[in-house]
Amino acid sequence: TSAAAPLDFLSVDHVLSDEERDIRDTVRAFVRDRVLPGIGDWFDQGRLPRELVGELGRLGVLGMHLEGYGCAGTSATAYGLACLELEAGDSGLRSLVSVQGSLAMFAIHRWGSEEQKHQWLPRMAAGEAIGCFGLTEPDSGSDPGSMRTYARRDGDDWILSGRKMWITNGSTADVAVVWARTEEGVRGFLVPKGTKGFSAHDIHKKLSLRASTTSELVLDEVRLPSSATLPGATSLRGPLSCLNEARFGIVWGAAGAARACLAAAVDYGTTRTQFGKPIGGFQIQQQKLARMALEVNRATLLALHLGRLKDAGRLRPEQVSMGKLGNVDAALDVARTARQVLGANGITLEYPVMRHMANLESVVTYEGTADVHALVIGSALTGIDAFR
Ligand code: TGC
Ligand code: FAD
Repeated sequence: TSAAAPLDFLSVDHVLSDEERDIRDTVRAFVRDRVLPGIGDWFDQGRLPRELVGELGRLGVLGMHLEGYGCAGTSATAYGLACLELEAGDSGLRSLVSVQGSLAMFAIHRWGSEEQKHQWLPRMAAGEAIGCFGLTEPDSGSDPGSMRTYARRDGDDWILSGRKMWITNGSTADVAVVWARTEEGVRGFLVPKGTKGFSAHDIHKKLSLRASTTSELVLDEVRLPSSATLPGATSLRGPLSCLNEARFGIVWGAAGAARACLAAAVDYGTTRTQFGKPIGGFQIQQQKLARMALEVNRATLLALHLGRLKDAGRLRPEQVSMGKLGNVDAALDVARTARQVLGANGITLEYPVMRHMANLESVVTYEGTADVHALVIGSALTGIDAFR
């Protein structure tokens, strides 16, 4: 706990409940002991060890804010605090947890049948089964309504064809939640790994989010039983409702990545000496540290406010957009500034800063680009939709 205490400038700690602090401390200790020692190498090697999924399940963070079916049923705020600590480790780690809990598990929990929930959720909560969420396609990103992946009925079965792109956990997933157009609107399908006609291919040469698997999904006339559809979802509202959940986790996570960069900059600033004194003793560096601390604390307060609204059942999608836009932009600013404070050392994987900076380039793009969130806010302010 103490490592981050001076950085909690506005004493957000004091307005958390004991339970929230306990959960936060448990996740922070897991990241410190289990993730930080290896993350630089994993990022370098472009992998995240699969055994971490089981460990995250035992930690209780997979689908942790969902009720029943083996999920922990915590508050949204507690889930957010966990995302903050996970992303202070690495955005790839938080992505795994977001995709598992807020996208794949949430989709089943919110839109699935009792049978689907019992089949998948307990194993996914325990980290025994991994899920992915396939919405984006090569030609359909910000505008998911233009998706081409299509499913048609064939007797009692469905035949699903198309491609999904940039899918986190795609090749490691035991079940893919795939969204497709049908004659009955946009519907979600649960596609188990190994289904004939379904394959996943990893995307290589990424310079961002390297400690995370990102894949293309190919669906070639995949035959699925009628029980594979999520019965509750029949329009774009199905997948978009899941995005609200994952974006909420990112609002918190971005504050965590920023905090890690600030911590590295404060530490470096007080130990690195030039011109006879610590560089943190020069006014121009102190101004950078002060502004970074302001951004980290403001982002954390914004996340906490949205968490309290969500727990009260009052959080609106455009408010989540404001949080995602503001906190990811702030985190990018903090990461870029911290990188400069660290001088040449800042460009290596010996320090966390450039890894976070590179990761945040994905975070600002996925789950709705900064532009998309600005347009959501603009639409809420003016009543005029400027997407098209
Ligand atoms: P529009 O006509 O406005 O709406 C279509 C239907 O959806 C409903 N809706 C929502 N429902 C719940 N939550 C929201 N935030 C919603 N926004 C819209 C709407 O009420 C309507 O429902 P119904 O029942 O009347 O049909 O849709 P549009 O086509 O104009 O699009 C709006 C827009 C641009 C905001 C949306 O398409 C969007 O958010 N685009 C960005 C796409 C995106 O974020 N993709 C993310 C893919 S997943 C991912 O990136 C995972 S990253 C991995 C990780 O987290 O680690
Ligand atoms: P485009 O939509 O083509 O946008 C390109 C540029 O145009 C952007 O700057 C954008 O802001 C701008 N633009 C687009 N529309 C407008 C407009 N109306 N007005 C003004 N500007 C506009 N997707 C999933 O479904 N599941 C996943 O698990 C997943 N994981 C991902 C993991 C990583 C590492 C990455 C990088 C992406 C992942 N994605 C995933 C995809 C992600 O959601 C998309 O990249 C994102 O929605 C943007 O789509 P696009 O990349 O096709 O960009």
